[in-house]
Amino acid sequence: KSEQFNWDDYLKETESIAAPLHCFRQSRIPPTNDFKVGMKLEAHDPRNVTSVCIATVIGITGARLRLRLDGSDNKNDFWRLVDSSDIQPIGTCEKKGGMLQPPLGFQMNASSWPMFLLRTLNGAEMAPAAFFKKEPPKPVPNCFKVGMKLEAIDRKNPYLICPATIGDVKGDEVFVTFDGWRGAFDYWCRCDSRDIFPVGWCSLTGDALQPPGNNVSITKSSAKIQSSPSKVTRRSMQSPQKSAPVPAQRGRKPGRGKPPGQSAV
Ligand code: MLZ
Repeated sequence: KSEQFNWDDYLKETESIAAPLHCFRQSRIPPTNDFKVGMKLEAHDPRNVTSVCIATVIGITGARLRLRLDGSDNKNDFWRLVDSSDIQPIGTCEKKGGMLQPPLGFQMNASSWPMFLLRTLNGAEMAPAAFFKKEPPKPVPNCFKVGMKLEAIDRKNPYLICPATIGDVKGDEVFVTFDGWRGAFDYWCRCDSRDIFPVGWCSLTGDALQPPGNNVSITKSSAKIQSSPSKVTRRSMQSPQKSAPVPAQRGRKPGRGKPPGQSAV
């Protein structure tokens, strides 16, 4: 049975430090997740953020909800923290004088939306207002430093939270690099993004933290230097900036480190 990923050991082995809590737009103590599968709420459509739609909780993962917009297909599920400002109790939109919109890609004729809305809300279990938590304030200024470790959402596989390293910092933005994945999943985001979390977040929320990838940034020939499996593991755990330059990506095993744009699941 392979060893479980452990941040304390990993930080030691990679000789790196965890990004401080105050760098993140996350609460020090993660919010409790009281939602239940099947509950309905209002959510901004991720593909059309100005419209507020009805969403159903499809799954619960740590402090996050897996959501599906009512009237949409099952290919566009998205994940939100229970303290996200993108979600609110049913009735909020109307109270503010707004109108609930059909999701982008509404599966029926647009003219059937008013009736669809009535039906989907009729007898629905609405998530109580107390389940929605206040979004934490924005941290200012950007205090991330290159090399700091964190946990980050893999935006190509948004149900996954993975060990990552700050690869670059520019103004209010940080470059999130995923450990052991040769850059295939890396992205720039604002330092106050809700997609990045301090080290230890998943263990506090009960969300599953993925282990680092095992794509080593070394050539085939140098691989024979590795004698024991534990050393190979340690090598693969190094953060990108500590690794040797990435060789030309030829003759590699398929299925690893796919180029950006492809969804690699
Ligand atoms: N199934 C995918 C998962 C990649 C996840 C990477 N996260 C940084 C693969 O193995 O390519």
